[in-house]
Parts: sequence; structure tokens; C-alpha cells
Amino acid sequence: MKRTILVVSMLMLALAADPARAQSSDSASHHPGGAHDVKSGTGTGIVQKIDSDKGTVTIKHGPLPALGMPGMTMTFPVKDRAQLAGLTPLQKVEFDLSYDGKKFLILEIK
Ligand SMILES: [Cu+2]
Repeated sequence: MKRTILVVSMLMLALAADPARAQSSDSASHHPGGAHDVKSGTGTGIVQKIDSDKGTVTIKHGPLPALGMPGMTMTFPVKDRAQLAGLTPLQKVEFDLSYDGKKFLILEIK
């Protein structure tokens, strides 16, 4: 009798754990890299500094309401370092920015 209770409770634990695992792997396959959490927006600003070694650009940007950010100067990594090649300090730029909850990334800058 004791053994039956043990088996039943283990079975219930397994059933309780499984749907959560199935759900998270299902979500991962539909949204690779947690894409459903990524916010993005377009901004404009003035290039302050370009660091081609680090692959970053510092921009004095205007407000980015889509990302809840007021105007400020900040350094962004760019997705493709080749995009830094055409930039010069004090250049006015337009950029597409994404934010995955941890990190900002410039997808495109021109
Ligand atoms: Cu900012």
C-alpha cells in the first residue's frame, strides 16, 4: 500500500513537471532566442565616437519612446561592424535599435 502511494505521488510529480518543460521548449522553437521579449525602435542622433575594435558607436540620441528612453548620450554595440565604416564623428544618423531586456543592439545605422 505504501509503495502504491509512492508510485502515484511520483507519477503526479512527473505529470506536474512535464507540461512546464513542454511549454518552454515549444516557446523556444517558435521564438528563437526569446524574440518575443525583444523591443525595438528607431532613433536619430549625432555620432560622438566610433570604436571599430569593440564594434560600438557612441551616439547623442533623441528620445526613444518605444524603448522608454529620454534623449541622452550612450554607447551601443552594432550588429554588423561593417556598418561603422561609413560613420564619422558629428554625423547625423538614423538607427534601428533593439533591446532584449539586457542589451541594446543597433541593427542598422545610416
Ligand atoms: Cu539612451
